[in-house]
Amino acid sequence: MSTNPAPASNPYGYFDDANREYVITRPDTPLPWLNYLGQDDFFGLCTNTAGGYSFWRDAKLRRLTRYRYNNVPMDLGGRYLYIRDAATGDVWNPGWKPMKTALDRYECRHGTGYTRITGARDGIETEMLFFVPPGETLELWRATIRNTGPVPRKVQIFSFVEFCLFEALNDMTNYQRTYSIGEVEVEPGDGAIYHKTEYRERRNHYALFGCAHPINGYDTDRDAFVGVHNGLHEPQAVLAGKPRNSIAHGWNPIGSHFIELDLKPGETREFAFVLAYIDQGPDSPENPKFTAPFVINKTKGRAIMAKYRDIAAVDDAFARLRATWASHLSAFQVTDCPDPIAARMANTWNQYQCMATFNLSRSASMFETGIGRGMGFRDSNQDILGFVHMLPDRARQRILDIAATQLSDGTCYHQYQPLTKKGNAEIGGDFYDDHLWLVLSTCAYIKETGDRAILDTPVGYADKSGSRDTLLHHLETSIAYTMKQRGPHGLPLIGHADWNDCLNLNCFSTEPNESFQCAGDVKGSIAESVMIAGLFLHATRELEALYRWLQRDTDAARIAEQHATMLDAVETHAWDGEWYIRAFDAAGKPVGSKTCGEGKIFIESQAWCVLGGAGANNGRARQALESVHKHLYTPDGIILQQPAYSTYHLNLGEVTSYPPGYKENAGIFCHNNTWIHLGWCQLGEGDRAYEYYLSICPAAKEQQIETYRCEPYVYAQMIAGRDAATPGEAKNAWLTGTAAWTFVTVSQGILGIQPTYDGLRIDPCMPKNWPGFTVRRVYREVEYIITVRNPSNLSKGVARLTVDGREITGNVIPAAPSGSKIMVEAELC
Ligand code: BGC
Ligand code: IFM
Repeated sequence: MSTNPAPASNPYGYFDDANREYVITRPDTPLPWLNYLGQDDFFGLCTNTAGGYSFWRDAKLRRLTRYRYNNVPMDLGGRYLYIRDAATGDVWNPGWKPMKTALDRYECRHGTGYTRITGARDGIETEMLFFVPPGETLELWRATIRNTGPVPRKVQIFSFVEFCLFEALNDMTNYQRTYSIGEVEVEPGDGAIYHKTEYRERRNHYALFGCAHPINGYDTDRDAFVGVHNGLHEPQAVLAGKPRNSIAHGWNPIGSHFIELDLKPGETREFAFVLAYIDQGPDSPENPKFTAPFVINKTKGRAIMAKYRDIAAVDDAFARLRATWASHLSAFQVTDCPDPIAARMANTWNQYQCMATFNLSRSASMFETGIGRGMGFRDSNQDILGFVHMLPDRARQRILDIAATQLSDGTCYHQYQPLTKKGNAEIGGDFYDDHLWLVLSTCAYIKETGDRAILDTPVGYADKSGSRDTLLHHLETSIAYTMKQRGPHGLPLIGHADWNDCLNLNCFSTEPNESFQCAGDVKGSIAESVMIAGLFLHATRELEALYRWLQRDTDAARIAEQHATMLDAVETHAWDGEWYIRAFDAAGKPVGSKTCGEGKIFIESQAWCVLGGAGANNGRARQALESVHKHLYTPDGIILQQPAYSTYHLNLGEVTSYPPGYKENAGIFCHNNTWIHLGWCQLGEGDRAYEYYLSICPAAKEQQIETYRCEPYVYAQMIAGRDAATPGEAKNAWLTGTAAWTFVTVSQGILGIQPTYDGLRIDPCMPKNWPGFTVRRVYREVEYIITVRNPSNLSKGVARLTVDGREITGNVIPAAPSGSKIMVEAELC
């Protein structure tokens, strides 16, 4: 079954590259290792022991199943089957949890949009395949139960989910209400359990947990099934081998089916469970349905049950999922890549993670509760950079949605709810970098698609209903906002924070409150950010190039002038001698300067000044990156700043609240590492770019997995830095801007396949000892097969480019008719 057996150094699993799966071979991983189900509207978190929960569109407002936070063990509650041997009373779970009965065999395969968990004990093998069919608002659990032994067996199966009463924060906190509102309906003949809490007043949605196999009983009341004083590892109905056929009235509704199987030696049964969300569309008190009896309309639920009673329909849905992912990933595939680690990340896992960050921003993971953040303005704009090549149409819609949360003065809501698409007023918009990321995502989208019409698309401002402004107007508003909000050095004001949420330079006037929202008055403060200055330099270069492409030279020149003004401020005030200063605090004192006691040098200002074109002609760019190498680089990645802050400083804010070595206080923040990688690419240093790339690459951490602990197949936000008590330990896996930016680094920087307004540019920056590689890239509906050769052991510099055998001048491949296939050969020499 497997292609790459587990290296002895990683006792927990291995990559199966041919199947695009990560195979986990024992359940007690150093942390729960997560996968996501779903790609459009319905999502599930699924750990390697079948833990997690499901929701439709919004992890906070439309939560289907419950998950308890800060639980012990941390991963408890999920998609459970209990298997009971009727003869002996032996009970176990194929995913090991929650009973943790020893298994004779366990395997979890996390794949693209699905997880397959197989557990066997005493001659009974159970396989559970969890996935969400493309375009459907439901998840399927395909169950296979086998008697692998020599004698007939009577096996009892209990399924289990615990329903969440839809609004997850309310569900977790408002028991005085929620313990009285839960309602269900059961259709035993159909194997269907309907969860209809809130239907009374809404009449428009419900959840369904169904079993396609005939059932011999059920439970919907948690106390009846589990027992008031029992845990999920000892549900009393299961231990007794007897369902209670309970109907929940308030308290805690669950869904559990009971199935009895007589299995002959060698016999296999296959059937599915389905967990669906049924939305019947908008409703209102005027709607006549409110006068109808309080029984849900099961038409859609029954149709789902009828469809998936046929196991062939389940298999067909899974085949569609596989084909969908093969198609998504086929837009970028590298072959003959000299390093299999880069290939497996670039071809599968990095792109796959980009889908998760695109869909979920920073909302729901093992480290994000789903009841906190929604979609982040800066995060979602950056997520588009690694996703746009896969599904440009979805990226387009996302850009328009994000832009619509901007206010007409340029302010952006820092976060918005995915369900309502409305900005979160509690968090507000004092992050003075947010608006600039919209320029980057829009330009990336246009470079990918050539779709200039998006710029003229009407997008209102959140404070001006019915406005006729355009997306281009938003980009101009964003640039003007930064130009308007500058401090004494002519550098952009920082507001509450810039990309570094924890650099709060306006906390000088009062004590910080407990959540570190800005305590000082942002308005009127003079704290400035060199990182935003660098980002502005980059954004204006992008916009200028866009205007040139649109042949709007006057606008291009106007933007170029603003770029020059900011560049001048940066070079005049932000150079510290060997690197760029990070910021100026509210008293006008430098942060991230050799004059500081701690926090002398930061990553972000080096990265963005270099990427924005500062230091290009005076040697500062190279020197800034050499300083990063000297002071911040470690084999586990680049540390955010050094020396770590050892004490709390009110004038610096949350960054100094973390113990040294963690998070923004001298942790290795993988996200901002990637900008330095791109900086080295810009300077043509392929060996360095690649060494740095590997330093944070999860697939390269298998050899030190006991220290690293997080999933080796997806990036983590943070690796503890050398000042930490646990250096090398990763945290906050999955939802991080590292995914998108690393894909940009590897695809556009190292492998050098760069979308431009005029076509694909080929400009790799790779390790000198790489002989070359081939990339298949689908771009503007044309398939390119690009072979790069490096006979002279160089890092950069395409000297010869042939397109379908004809040599061309320059390194941008001219446009080709959609549907064509183009062979490209590039040689570095
Ligand atoms: C956290 C930071 C984190 C940031 C993300 C803050 O509340 O404390 O560590 O990076 O949010 O937005
Ligand atoms: O830039 C932020 C991001 O928006 C959320 N995670 C942490 C980053 C750095 O503070």
